[in-house]
Amino acid sequence: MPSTLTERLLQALRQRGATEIFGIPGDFALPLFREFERSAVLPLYTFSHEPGVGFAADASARVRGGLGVAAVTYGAGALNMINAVAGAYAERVPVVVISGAPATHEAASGFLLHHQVKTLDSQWKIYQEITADRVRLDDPSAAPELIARVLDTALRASRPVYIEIPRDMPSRTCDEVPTLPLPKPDQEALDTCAAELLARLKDAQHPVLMVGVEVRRYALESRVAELARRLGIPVVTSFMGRGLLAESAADLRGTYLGLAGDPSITALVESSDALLLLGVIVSDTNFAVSAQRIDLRHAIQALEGRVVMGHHVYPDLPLTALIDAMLERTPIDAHVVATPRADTLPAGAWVADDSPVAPIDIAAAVNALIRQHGSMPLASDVGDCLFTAMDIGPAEMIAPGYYATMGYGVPAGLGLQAATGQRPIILVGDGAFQMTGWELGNASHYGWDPIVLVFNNAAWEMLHVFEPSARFNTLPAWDFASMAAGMGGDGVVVRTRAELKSALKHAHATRGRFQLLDIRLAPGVLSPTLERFVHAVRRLSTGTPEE
Ligand code: S1T
Ligand code: MG
Repeated sequence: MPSTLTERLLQALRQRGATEIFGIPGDFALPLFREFERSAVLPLYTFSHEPGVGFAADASARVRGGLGVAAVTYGAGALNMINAVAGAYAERVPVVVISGAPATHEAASGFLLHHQVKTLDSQWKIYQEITADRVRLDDPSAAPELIARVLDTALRASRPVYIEIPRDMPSRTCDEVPTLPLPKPDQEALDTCAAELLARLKDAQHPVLMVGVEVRRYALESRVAELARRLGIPVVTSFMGRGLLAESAADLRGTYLGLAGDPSITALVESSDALLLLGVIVSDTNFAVSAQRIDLRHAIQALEGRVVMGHHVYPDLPLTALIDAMLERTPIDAHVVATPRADTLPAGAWVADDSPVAPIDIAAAVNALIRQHGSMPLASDVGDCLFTAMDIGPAEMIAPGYYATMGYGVPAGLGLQAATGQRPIILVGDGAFQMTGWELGNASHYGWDPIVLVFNNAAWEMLHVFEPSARFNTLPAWDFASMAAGMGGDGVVVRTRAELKSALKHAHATRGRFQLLDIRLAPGVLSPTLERFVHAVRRLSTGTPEE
């Protein structure tokens, strides 16, 4: 039986590393979802609300360093997912958005169609702003080339792309999607750049390597770790790059957080005379609270296929090619013994007594669990849970550290477990849980069983710290523990350190149902990192001198 357009698309996605589809159908997407189910080329996981679909697809792409797939209906579905796709665009995540659409003859009917906004092209135009490429598959003979182009763009740019499929197309027969040749970088430019970069690092007194999101997006972690080991230079991650190289043999010192972080790491980075930024997004969340403004003109930046060194630029040099060229020029016999992570809490520094739980206790308890049972991947939402995560590790972590959208944590944790089979620990505030925590109701349907730590401080605390006199950041204390059973999981209220330790032990030992710890935090009790961050922002905004 000849293959359909949908089968060809799914085969091409699988060949390029996609492992599943997350989605919610609609009438403009029913033929598409029917083909998903009939062809069974990739597993289909349905969620309850399109933001969750987008966040889960984002998480799958991040954690595997490949394509994530989000399938939705036209209008109400696709437009409901805009925020998640915008976050993927901002954070360089290759999410493939597949949207159903009116059939060609319907579009020509002259009627206003249900789900239509302004014109039938409104959705296409809206997605233009948050994707690197877009195709409409309304001609099966042109579809193979278009599919190859748009998927290869997603991988090369590490950005979301948009595929619109009119509902009379999914089951049309279609030829195989070709494998297009990848553009090759200019070899002479690559050789010159690699040689100059290595010479700068060699001549420097205090070279430092900072790794950021592109190292993960292009699946370069092991190669970058090997390069760092051979070069024998200290490595830090950016805020967004937290979790990178966590298990490697590189000399990983921790995460650079400027004034909000470990002073020894801040000094190491800000005093470097050759700061190499590999795949680091130069954003306020990565650099705004620098103790002293890092003069990026003296840094070496490799980002978005360009290498900027001092006042000259090497264009069109993909990070993968640059890393390989540097490895070829760096002797294998250089050796560095990995030093233990200095920036996370020693498990022994924490006593599980009847004191009320503070965020730092959550970090200590998770560190103790990781040390006893081995590392577990973290999926974090935005809020103090993300700052607390800076004291957890070494552990792989996915979080929207720059775009900073709430609602990411729970669907991302589910997407991580769908994509890797690993059981995650999800860190989420009460405010963010109110947004997308309900996706946990889908966990039992697919056998996912995350451990969910809800930082329940009855507030939008991250905002409250900046507006302490305002009342609008205070929230009612929701009883999340009592809601878990209704969603197919187990919930428990945790108030003291001792309760936290025993609840975490029980949760870790219980498989097959998600485990929710509703951790009641006193309002205003912050993680040390958020404390320092707030203090730093206040100092920098008022210009007060360092104490
Ligand atoms: N809406 C969405 C979708 N994302 C956001 N980031 C915001 C609003 C703004 C915002 C924050 S942090 C925050 C909000 C509302 C409060 C988070 O509350 P909670 O999840 O309970 O965590 P915690 O109490 O630990 O702060 C960022 C700064 O813009
Ligand atoms: Mg809160």
